[in-house]
Amino acid sequence: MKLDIRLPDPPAALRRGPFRADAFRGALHDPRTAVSVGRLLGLAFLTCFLTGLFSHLLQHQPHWLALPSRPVWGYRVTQGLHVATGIAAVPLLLVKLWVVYPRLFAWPPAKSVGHALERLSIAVLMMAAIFELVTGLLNVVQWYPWPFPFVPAHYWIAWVAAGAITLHIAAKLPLIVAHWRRPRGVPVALAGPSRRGLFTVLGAGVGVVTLATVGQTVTPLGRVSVLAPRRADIGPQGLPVNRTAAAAGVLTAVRDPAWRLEVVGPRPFALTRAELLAMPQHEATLPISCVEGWSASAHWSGVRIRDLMARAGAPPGARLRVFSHELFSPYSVMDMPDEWSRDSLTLLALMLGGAPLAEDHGYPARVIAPNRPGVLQTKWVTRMEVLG
Ligand SMILES: Nc1nc2c(c(=O)[nH]1)N[C@H]1C(S)=C(S)[C@@H](COP(=O)(O)O)O[C@H]1N2
Ligand SMILES: [Mo]
Repeated sequence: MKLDIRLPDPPAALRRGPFRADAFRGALHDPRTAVSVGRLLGLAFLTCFLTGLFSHLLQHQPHWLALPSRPVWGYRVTQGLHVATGIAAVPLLLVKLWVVYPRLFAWPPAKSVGHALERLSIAVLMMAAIFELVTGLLNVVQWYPWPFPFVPAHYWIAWVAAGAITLHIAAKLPLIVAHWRRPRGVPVALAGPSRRGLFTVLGAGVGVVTLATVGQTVTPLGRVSVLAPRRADIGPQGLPVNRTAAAAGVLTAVRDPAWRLEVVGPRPFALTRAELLAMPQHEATLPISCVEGWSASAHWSGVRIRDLMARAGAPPGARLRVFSHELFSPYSVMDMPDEWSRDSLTLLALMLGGAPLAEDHGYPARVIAPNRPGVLQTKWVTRMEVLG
């Protein structure tokens, strides 16, 4: 007996608009264009994912993982890339979606269970990718209009996106392989704009959004970057400020003449700013590299963290916990693993560019360490605890 498993044709009512058999005749909705845009998008997503993972590991370092404190500009580059590839992914994703959107109206909607699952995974992929780009962009402009905490949401949805992209690539592998190279022979004249035209528009789009923002970290481009939320050279002492001393509610505490740095350890002590300045001073040229993608290098001087720890009798390999005057903020307490605390460039900075730290930069004292995210460069330090 012959079993007819062909699915029915679309009902007549549906066979119009985008469901017409020849609804999309443009030449650019083809697999070759999808593959060539897709691999650029894939590269942007991969770079963004890996740099994001690195940033996450630096901020939530597992005990078993030792991370390097060099090169000093490492995080500046990886986080600059994270934000730049995320921004470049926006035009890439828009064009990719435009190239493949006719597939949305494919009939039948699902040919098999496998096919249905694959389409579902594409829906998950799209939602996760859009979620990552939108939350990332809004974080860059420091606007948090959602009810969930940004960091864990952005982190976990990145894994969802990575999983869905891996599935998508696996499912499309035959197509990707078949269309990886440009087809040989004479190009067929097809209706609509050319692929080269599309790539010119795409290249221009990526170029414009990149130039408009990358100056927040590639300092010489600061002037061109009209959309960059930060200019590396604008702010007190020529350095940007996200959170001022007034906004952090620390003005009274940091102006108090009785201010002391308290160091807790086997041999606890407390020092005034003058006493800290009387200790051996060290200099370091190190960037502040914000997770939002802006970064700026500056010349710092102050006391080495490791000298303070030695004075407190810290055992070798001890971790350090640093407290800010600012309370109830994600930056109130910061833990510093031994890779950083023993580094000769990690300072409790007292001076910036040869002048006392501005209040907005963390006066009387702030942490500055090489190759670390800005969020861990605690300002308005009041206390340090040797954790043993
Ligand atoms: N106490 C405290 N320290 C802090 C911050 C803060 O808001 N409070 N901001 C952090 C962030 S996100 C960065 S990028 C650097 C530089 O931030 P700033 O621009 O606010 O000076 O300091 C870090 N240290
Ligand atoms: Mo930051």
